[in-house]
Amino acid sequence: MFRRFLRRDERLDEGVRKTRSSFFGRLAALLPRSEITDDLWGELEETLIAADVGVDTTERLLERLRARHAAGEFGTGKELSRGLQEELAGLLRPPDGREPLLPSDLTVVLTVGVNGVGKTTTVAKLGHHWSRSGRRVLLAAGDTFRAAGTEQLAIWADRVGLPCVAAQRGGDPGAIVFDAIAAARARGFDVVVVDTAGRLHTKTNLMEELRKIRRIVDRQGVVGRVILVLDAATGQNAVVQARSFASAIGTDAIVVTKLDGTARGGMVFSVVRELGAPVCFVGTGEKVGDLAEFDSEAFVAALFALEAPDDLPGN
Ligand SMILES: Nc1nc2c(ncn2[C@@H]2O[C@H](COP(=O)(O)OP(=O)(O)OP(=O)(O)O)[C@@H](O)[C@H]2O)c(=O)[nH]1
Ligand SMILES: [Mg+2]
Repeated sequence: MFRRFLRRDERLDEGVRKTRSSFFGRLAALLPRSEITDDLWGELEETLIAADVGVDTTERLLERLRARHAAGEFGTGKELSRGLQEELAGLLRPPDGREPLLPSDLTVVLTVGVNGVGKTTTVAKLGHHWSRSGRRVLLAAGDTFRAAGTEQLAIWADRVGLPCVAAQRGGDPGAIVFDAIAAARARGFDVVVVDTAGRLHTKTNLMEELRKIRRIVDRQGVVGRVILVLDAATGQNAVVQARSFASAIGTDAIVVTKLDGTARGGMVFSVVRELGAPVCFVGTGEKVGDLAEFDSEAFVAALFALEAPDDLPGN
């Protein structure tokens, strides 16, 4: 029942294949045919922690499930499995009344994150996605630090047919953002997606540079949004990164990349719980179309999907 009304997204289903086959698929197979015993609670706890859901998040989930069980809600393992899926989806569901990520006013989206997580690729994917949904998108190459950082985005821009504002290597990323906003106003764009240089969350001077870029955006009187890009394969370390970026410049939404290459997709639950910011998209491959819009129910359903029994361990 829970699953029947969901919009299935093949990219999402395929993107979480490794996470499903390593951990959640095991629960999906085990819970419905088990009695609710102490051993089962123990196994549930171990599997969630092994799946990178995080110790704190797992404890909180189990508390809620045990309370529901004590209240007589779960008579069978199947009902417990349903309850677990509801609780997991509930963790990911953004609170009501949030402002939209992209309002109709000119919006500048800064993509930030540590080195190599997939920012530049994500900028191209987002630009492509939003332009296909009717927005007028301008890309801005704010990674002036890495050799070929700008060229990499320019190549993507060319491939997806979007204009791109860039400067010489070594230029000031704040100045590029300033120029991009002026260009967007003059030429009628309504979304500017800014790539930034990768930076370690522990480097305070580099985090300060992000704050400077943010101030420039805010002073222009445009809507500013920060998207934090996290590599799913970093598991619980992503939580530490998320905390640092959020305290430096805030985070409006999260993109989780490389979900396709890892069994550590459970990190999504602890990152969202830690930041209180929603995941807006997930990256499911290296190509421009490998981006899935995030839907909490569909994500959990994909993790528990048993339509692909081949990818269950032991089968
Ligand atoms: N499998 C997979 N690979 C991805 C995904 N997103 C990005 N990549 C790959 O990750 C690598 C790094 O991507 P970039 O976009 O250059 O990462 P970045 O964060 O801009 O890197 P820096 O600018 O050096 O910090 C590339 O090989 C991408 O193709 C994804 O969702 N899935
Ligand atoms: Mg980059």
